[in-house]
Amino acid sequence: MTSANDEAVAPPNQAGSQRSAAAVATNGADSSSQLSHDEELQAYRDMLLIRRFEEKAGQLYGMGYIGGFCHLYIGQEAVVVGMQMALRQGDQLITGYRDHGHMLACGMDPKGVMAELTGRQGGYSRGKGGSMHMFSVEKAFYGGHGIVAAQVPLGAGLAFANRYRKNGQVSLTYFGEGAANQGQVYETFNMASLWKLPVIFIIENNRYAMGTAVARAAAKSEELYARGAAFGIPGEQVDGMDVGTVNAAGERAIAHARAGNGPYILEMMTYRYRGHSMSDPAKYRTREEVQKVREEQDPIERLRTRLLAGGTSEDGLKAVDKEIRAIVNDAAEFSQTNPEPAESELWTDITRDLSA
Ligand SMILES: Cc1ncc(C[n+]2csc(CCOP(=O)(O)OP(=O)(O)O)c2C)c(N)n1
Ligand SMILES: [Mg+2]
Repeated sequence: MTSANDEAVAPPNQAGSQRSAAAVATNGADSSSQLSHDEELQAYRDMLLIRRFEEKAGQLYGMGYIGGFCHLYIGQEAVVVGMQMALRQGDQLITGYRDHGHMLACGMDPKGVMAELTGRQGGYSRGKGGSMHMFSVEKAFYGGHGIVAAQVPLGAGLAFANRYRKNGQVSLTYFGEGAANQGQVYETFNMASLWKLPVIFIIENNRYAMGTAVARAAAKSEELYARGAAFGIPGEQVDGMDVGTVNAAGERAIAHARAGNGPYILEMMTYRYRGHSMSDPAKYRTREEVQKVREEQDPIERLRTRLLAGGTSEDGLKAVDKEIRAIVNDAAEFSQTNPEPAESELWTDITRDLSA
């Protein structure tokens, strides 16, 4: 392995956490967790739901129940859960194709998500969208996008509508560190800053874009959080494997945007344990590398240790485990028994009648 690769595969938190963009420094506020014990327990539950759901989706894929693309979120759970806990009702989310975690975090029904993966009538897109194309207006989840970075200008559009309507809401716009090299991201940064749009740009830096390590593809790859500096957008690098740290950074970024100060960038240092998608031979990294992050930085294990040290009992956590397994098993059962969509569904949800 070359030295460039060695640098690229440093465990997430070795890149340092909570650094501010030099040109537009933030206030350097305390980054430690502000979550109460109950909130930490909730975060544990929410992260575990995503983990178990994704493991089950991986199994169903292997059994042939799920076809097409499927990108699992295992390892990155602290990012969406920590951010979600900083949101208010009505704030919007938009992301790319690695999207099941975002859907579950914002409260979408695991049955509806799993049934969409298996292409069934009861899925969020009535079985016509699959893994990458699900939406929920009710939960303010705007997809689910297969084109790398396409969701970034759309997320700014959501923020534009919020500003126009003066509703005090913000949009969370998630994208990968690979997507951060896309041109439309910078056109969006320009307009979002110019118009002071209430949007939080969240770069989920899981260190790889398909098989390409970040240092091989990105200039100044160690500080993607500073990519908004030329536009006057503040940014921070955050330990994305710690749900409390994510939440504290999320609170700061959202307060900034909600107060009318414009966009904010959070670069979440995280890691995906599974391949890019289900068909990834994973030849670009070693098993040992993955194992090391799992052992030393796993977001669920870290919180579990903290909860136990804080007085939560093993039995209490086992009960959460059991509850989550039941939810995921129900979702899996539903996704296999629910019928496939009728042929007539081919003609629905194509256009929307706005005259009504
Ligand atoms: C415009 C465009 N180019 C290329 C692809 C193929 N592609 C799909 S995912 C991906 C890598 C993106 O990596 P990253 O943004 O880091 O997100 P991650 O998969 O790590 O979550 C690429 C190149 C695509 N879907 N869209
Ligand atoms: Mg990536």
